[in-house]
Amino acid sequence: MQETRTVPASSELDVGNLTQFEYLALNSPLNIADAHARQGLTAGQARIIDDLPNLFLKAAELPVEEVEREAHRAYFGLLGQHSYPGDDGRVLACYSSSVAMEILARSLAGAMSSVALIHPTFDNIPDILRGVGLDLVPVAEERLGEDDLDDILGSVGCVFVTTPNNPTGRVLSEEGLRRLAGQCAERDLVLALDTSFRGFDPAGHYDHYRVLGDSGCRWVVIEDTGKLWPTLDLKVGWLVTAANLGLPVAKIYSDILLGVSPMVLALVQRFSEDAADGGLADLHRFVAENRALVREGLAGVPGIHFPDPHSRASVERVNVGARSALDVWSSLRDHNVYVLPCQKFHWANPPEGNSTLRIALARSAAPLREATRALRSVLLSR
Ligand code: EGV
Repeated sequence: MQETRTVPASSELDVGNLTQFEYLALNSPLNIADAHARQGLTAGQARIIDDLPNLFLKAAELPVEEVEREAHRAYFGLLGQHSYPGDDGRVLACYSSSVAMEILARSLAGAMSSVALIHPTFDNIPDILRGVGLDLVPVAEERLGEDDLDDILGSVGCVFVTTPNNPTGRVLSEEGLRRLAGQCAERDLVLALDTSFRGFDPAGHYDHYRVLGDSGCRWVVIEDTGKLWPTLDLKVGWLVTAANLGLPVAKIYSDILLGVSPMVLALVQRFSEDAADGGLADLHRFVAENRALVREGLAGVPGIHFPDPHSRASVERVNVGARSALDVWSSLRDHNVYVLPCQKFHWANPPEGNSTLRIALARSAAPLREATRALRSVLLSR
């Protein structure tokens, strides 16, 4: 039979931003595109879900302040962030970290014209910052722990860092954060961190709030429970600010929302407690096994490699060598398998991502194995 399907021109493959690529995958059982957690519940997590009616009633009964405080204690404590400012309204709960990001962006926009932003990173961060009119200066992620960032810091009002980074998994070390925060303090710059992937990597569990506090810099941290547990997007993005930040974050927060559902906060508390009770170690093992499954499933395919050998994030990049990542993405789509092409992560220079794909690891092993098999056969045919 004659092959009738025409190969789309590459412009037709330009679906839009990364999230728009992720939308296409949402109805496929072989969706390994977005980084939201979609694996099955563990036994401990299933018990919490079985108890949802009680959780709802308890959340309705208790004072909101108490529910918030308990959720903070459980989540920040789980991840080693003991010096978080729990006592004076500086931990603001948002529906998602992107909502927190939008609030931060709006408050930055009134105070400065440009921001230094880690490169590469998930494209909704540059898009939100540009959306409020800020100019962006890229900083390669490898440079962020360096001593001398004068060429970059001289022209901006804020430095924004995703750590662990998405998609590379790279973590800013304690010493690196100290150096960066010191330079920001010297120049009176805002240092903003997005730690949405923190839970996956113990290297990110040193007490960031102590380092930031000691530096005296003006800091903001966006914490996110959304990537960690398969809670069907019931999650919190926390917008945490330094006492000396000097930006109208609380006012802009009040323009956007009154607060997050206490039911969701109580759920986050329970999942955090389960994680502290062994669940986090189980999750780390689960992600490591899925990473091994992908690497072994693609072993021996000519010309490919894994650019982030030390990553512990719940995503894995695959470099497809001389092939075009977008062509591989398109062929996979014919098998109903959805990955993420990486160009848009390289927001200042998209061609840098021409030969990489990102695979989500927070998936049950069976569909991940099936999707990896399809990827292997597509790669071998090209
Ligand atoms: C990832 C998408 C947006 C984001 C997906 C993500 N959310 N655009 N508000 O959650 O790595 O797949 O971060």
